[in-house]
Amino acid sequence: MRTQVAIIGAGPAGLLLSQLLHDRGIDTVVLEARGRDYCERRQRAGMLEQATVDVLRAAGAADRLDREGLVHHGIHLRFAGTDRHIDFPSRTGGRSVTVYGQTEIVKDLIAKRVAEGARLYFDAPVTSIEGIDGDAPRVRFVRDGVEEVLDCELIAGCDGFHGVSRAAIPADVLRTYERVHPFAWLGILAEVAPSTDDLIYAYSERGFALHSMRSSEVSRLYLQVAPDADLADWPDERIWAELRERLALPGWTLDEGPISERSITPMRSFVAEPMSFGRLFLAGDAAHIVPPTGAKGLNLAMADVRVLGDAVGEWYERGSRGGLDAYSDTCLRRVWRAEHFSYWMTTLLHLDPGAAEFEQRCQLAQLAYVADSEAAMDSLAENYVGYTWAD
Ligand code: FAS
Ligand code: PHB
Repeated sequence: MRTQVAIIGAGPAGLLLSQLLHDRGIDTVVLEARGRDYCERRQRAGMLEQATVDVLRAAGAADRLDREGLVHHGIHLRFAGTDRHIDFPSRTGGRSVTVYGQTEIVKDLIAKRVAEGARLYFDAPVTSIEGIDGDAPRVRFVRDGVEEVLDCELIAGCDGFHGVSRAAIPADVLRTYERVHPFAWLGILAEVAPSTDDLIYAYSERGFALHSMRSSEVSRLYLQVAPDADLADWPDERIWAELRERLALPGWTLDEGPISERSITPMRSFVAEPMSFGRLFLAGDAAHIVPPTGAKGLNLAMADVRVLGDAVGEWYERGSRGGLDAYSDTCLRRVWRAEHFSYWMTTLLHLDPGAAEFEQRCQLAQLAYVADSEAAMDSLAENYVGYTWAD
């Protein structure tokens, strides 16, 4: 089997890259370890920056997003019985964010790729990556129990944090930076109308809680739990009781409903540098992970792919490797800004079980400052909608 660009992974990054390159007449093969149903049902992110909406529109994959996406103009910070709404448009020159589930993005991109006859192979795990330091790289994968080889010119490692592509970068070249946070998120989907207009980020002495949503009928909520928490210890009643306590505000009630999906996600900050080596280019979670508090994970993946799509297009269309050579540095400046913002939001809002009284009082003082200072709220807003560099 042969193609121009081998794409490992059919998550948002791999699927969007396949679409962007197809639209430039560049041939790709996408190899995905899991089945289509698993990829489409895997509950993850839900908050899109405008740049992510724009690139999905450019890819011709945003018709349903434009119909069903919920535009949001701010968030609520809730703590110590108070609630501060932080408006985005007035603080960012008119910018907002959109709520639309990652599952829906994946469904929309798969449907479009399949309709266009893409070589998109599910249940086809990649087992090894070879020749990335030469001009004839290849990928070995298994399909229907048979090992196959895909010869190509470039490889895009879009296989997430647990994929194989990052390890193909030589150990003496790869540098990794990591912080594992002392808590996790228990996330639920509930068949109940959201009890809020905009998202509520709540700090409480019992831990963090987030009220998000997926539609006017479906709520998405999260609870900070211990890093080794077990779903078996969290029956519906306990989940709702904790959410009620942590989101409490005088005069406000949390409407409950049947829980249709639940999962526990560990919280880590991680960056691998460089994001490329020879003919291999990492994009999305294969290269970096952020705690979801800043709603950046999916948006970083889409931003990497926007840069990589242009760089690959430039290479094929003009024979220029400039974009490919600059890819890693171009992405890492944005990645590290999002890493810091996600880390800042996470440490601002979560109760660190190991923190001393002094740190906890400083945390409350910082929350009070952010909720009172126009400058602090401007800074939060410009990072939440997606920081854009001056140059
Ligand atoms: P993905 O992990 O989505 O996709 C990688 C794909 O590669 C997967 O389909 C995998 O099966 C496949 N793969 C792996 N190894 C392979 C191999 N050897 N061969 C072939 N295929 C292989 N972000 C937010 O902004 N907000 C959130 O609330 C949020 N919640 C999350 C919850 C969880 C449990 C996780 C894991 C992540 C969450 N994220 C969240 C981040 C998430 O949205 C990611 O940023 C996003 O999925 C990144 O997309 P990809 O880079 O495409 O990686
Ligand atoms: C979500 O809706 O899944 C979501 C929104 C904002 C976050 C994290 C998750 O910060």
